[in-house]
Amino acid sequence: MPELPQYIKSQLLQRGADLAGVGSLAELPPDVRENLPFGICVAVKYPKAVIRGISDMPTQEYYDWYNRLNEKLDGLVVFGAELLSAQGYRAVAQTREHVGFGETEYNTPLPHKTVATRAGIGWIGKSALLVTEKYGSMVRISSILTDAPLDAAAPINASRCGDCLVCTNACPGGAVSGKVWAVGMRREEFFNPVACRAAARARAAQGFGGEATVCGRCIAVCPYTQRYLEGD
Ligand code: B12
Ligand code: SF4
Ligand code: SF4
Repeated sequence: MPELPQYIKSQLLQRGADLAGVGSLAELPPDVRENLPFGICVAVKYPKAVIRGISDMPTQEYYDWYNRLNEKLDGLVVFGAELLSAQGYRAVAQTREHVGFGETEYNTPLPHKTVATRAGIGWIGKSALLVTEKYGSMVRISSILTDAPLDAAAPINASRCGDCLVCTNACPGGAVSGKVWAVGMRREEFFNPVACRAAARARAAQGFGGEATVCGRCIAVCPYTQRYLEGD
């Protein structure tokens, strides 16, 4: 069998993940990471046509894929955790059921985006979304916590947004302040989740008559997403 980090990553990619990486969680309080030292980030991307379709308004198709990708991610992290458990390690799949939806304070104990930056998968954009070099922000993510001895990637601690303000100007809820993220910054210092949620509710109703909280304009307009959409 190849080395464990390569093995687990290649298994996740073969199973349908589009990006996977390992990060050290040592700098985070033990209680939020269930006393486990490593986090594996798993990302899956939306089809290009779905994201092209929401540059103006959210669509039923976007909402269907949002649900479909959440199910796919739950399956992938359970699969990855089972592989590690079978090798004798502790592994916790951060499924939606396990983590919850952060509905009261818009907060979960260990957000997937934190694991993602620790695993070198991307940075937090001015949009408050995870932005990846390859797919921009058109990915949904999940994570696995484990004590398996995995080599951690170099974490990403700084933004690569530069002076771009595309998402700030495009957000219909005025939720994106335009301030640049750096590790350790609280979300509320640069992003307003209450304004985002209200705008997303209104836009889902307007766009496809849905009672959902989906908008995603910040995903579609980001130049990193656009670069991927324009490629082959
Ligand atoms: C609550 C929630 C919301 C809330 C609040 C959003 C927010 N940004 O916090 C509301 C309802 C507004 C919302 C809206 C949306 N959401 Co939402 N949401 C969540 C949820 C369930 C929890 C997020 C959470 O705990 N936030 C708490 C704050 C503190 O953390 P955070 O913003 O997630 O990230 C911070 C930390 O990661 C920190 N950080 C990063 N690295 C490090 C390193 C260290 C050492 C430390 C200490 C901190 C740190 O920096 C970030 C900014 O402060 C996650 C799923 C999950 N379990 O993670 C999805 C999630 C964040 N949502 C997602 C998406 C796509 C959306 C929407 C596009 C949905 C839509 N409307 O169509 C919008 C986009 C809003 C936006 N621009 O961010 C995706 C994001 C994917 C991506 N590429 O980033 C997630 C990850 C769901 C998923 N499974 O993919 N969401
Ligand atoms: S999902 Fe829509 S309302 Fe929320 S931050 Fe993105 S563009 Fe703004
Ligand atoms: S649109 Fe620009 S500022 Fe916003 S997340 Fe993307 S690169 Fe960063």
